[in-house]
Amino acid sequence: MSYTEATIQLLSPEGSLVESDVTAPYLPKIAALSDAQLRDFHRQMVVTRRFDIEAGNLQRQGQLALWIPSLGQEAAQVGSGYAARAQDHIFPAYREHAVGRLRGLDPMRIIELLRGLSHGGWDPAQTGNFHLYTLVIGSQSLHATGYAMGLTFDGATATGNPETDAAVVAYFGDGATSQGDVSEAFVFAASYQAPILFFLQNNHWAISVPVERQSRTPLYLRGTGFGVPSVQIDGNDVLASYAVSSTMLDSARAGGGPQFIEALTYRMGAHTTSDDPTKYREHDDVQFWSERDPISRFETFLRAKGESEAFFAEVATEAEDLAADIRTRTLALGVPPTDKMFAVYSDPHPLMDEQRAWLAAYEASLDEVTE
Ligand SMILES: Cc1ncc(C[n+]2csc(CCOP(=O)(O)OP(=O)(O)O)c2C)c(N)n1
Ligand SMILES: [Mg+2]
Repeated sequence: MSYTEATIQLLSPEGSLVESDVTAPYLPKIAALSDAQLRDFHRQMVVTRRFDIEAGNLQRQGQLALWIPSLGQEAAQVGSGYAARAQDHIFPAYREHAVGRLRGLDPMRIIELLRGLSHGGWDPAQTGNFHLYTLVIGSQSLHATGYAMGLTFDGATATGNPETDAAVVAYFGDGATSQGDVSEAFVFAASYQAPILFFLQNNHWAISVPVERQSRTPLYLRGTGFGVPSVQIDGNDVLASYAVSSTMLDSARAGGGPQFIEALTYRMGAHTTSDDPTKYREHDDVQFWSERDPISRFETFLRAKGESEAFFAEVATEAEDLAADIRTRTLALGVPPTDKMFAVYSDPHPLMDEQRAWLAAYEASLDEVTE
């Protein structure tokens, strides 16, 4: 499954703006962006990619239990993440590193999670309403829908004030669309006209299962069956991701009910560091999508607009500095006391006591073997 006639693209793979009847409603959103904002799109994508590569390296060097790469999906994430306003709530899956960064999440919180140092992540009230990573596929679509329904009950949306009216963005993948949770979320969101944008990153794979096996139709068409306005965009086009998300979020905040975007992108890396994609995917596919790389396409656009060499060099340095900082801070994390993993409840808990005692006995038995 690749681009279709319905795919909305504002930036061609050659890096120039697409002007047509289809793009006309969205182009004013791009025209309203300042040069500084456009530069920031590039900065966010490049810096996230560098962070992502560094985290993958750290996992390979034994510093993280697992890493979940976002390589190739930077435009889908930065564009949509940028379109959300401060008052909006974001419910990610587990690959939305760029969105978290845009909301003010210190990337070390993700590192700590995947090093096994935290019980769940972070406090969304302190991370720009960026809720917790959710590994139970698709379940966050229900949490997000419930939250959006709550916004309506609380009168926190559709009051006519775009500065304060709130909406929700729920991220999920192509594989998640086969989960009942996602269909149920669409039913409730549509029935209650909840202010939510469902943002599907179709990266073409659910681990080793291709999207063709998840759906006989392009996934965006499913939304219309629920009565939800639905579009398909080129997810490797940061301008399309931004402008279409922004337009649909405006509608959701103004009382227009749920909206659905299918962003066509590609997972250039492995599913996680536990996966080996060379076992199941074709070189030609990877080649096709690498020629549509989200960062190089946007860089071509910015260069044609006259951005200076100094700017690109500055972003490259910022990315290297972040990677070095992440490495230093990761290496300094050390190993937590074993007890910490049992500190789940504020009060004593018999099951935790039992498990703590079991582990202590097990570790003592290892000492006996080495002696
Ligand atoms: C309910 C549930 N079933 C199965 C899994 C195992 N699992 C982890 S990731 C994944 C694939 C998800 O694919 P997709 O929704 O396309 O997201 P992507 O990883 O491609 O971003 C599966 C099946 C899980 N975590 N949760
Ligand atoms: Mg997927």
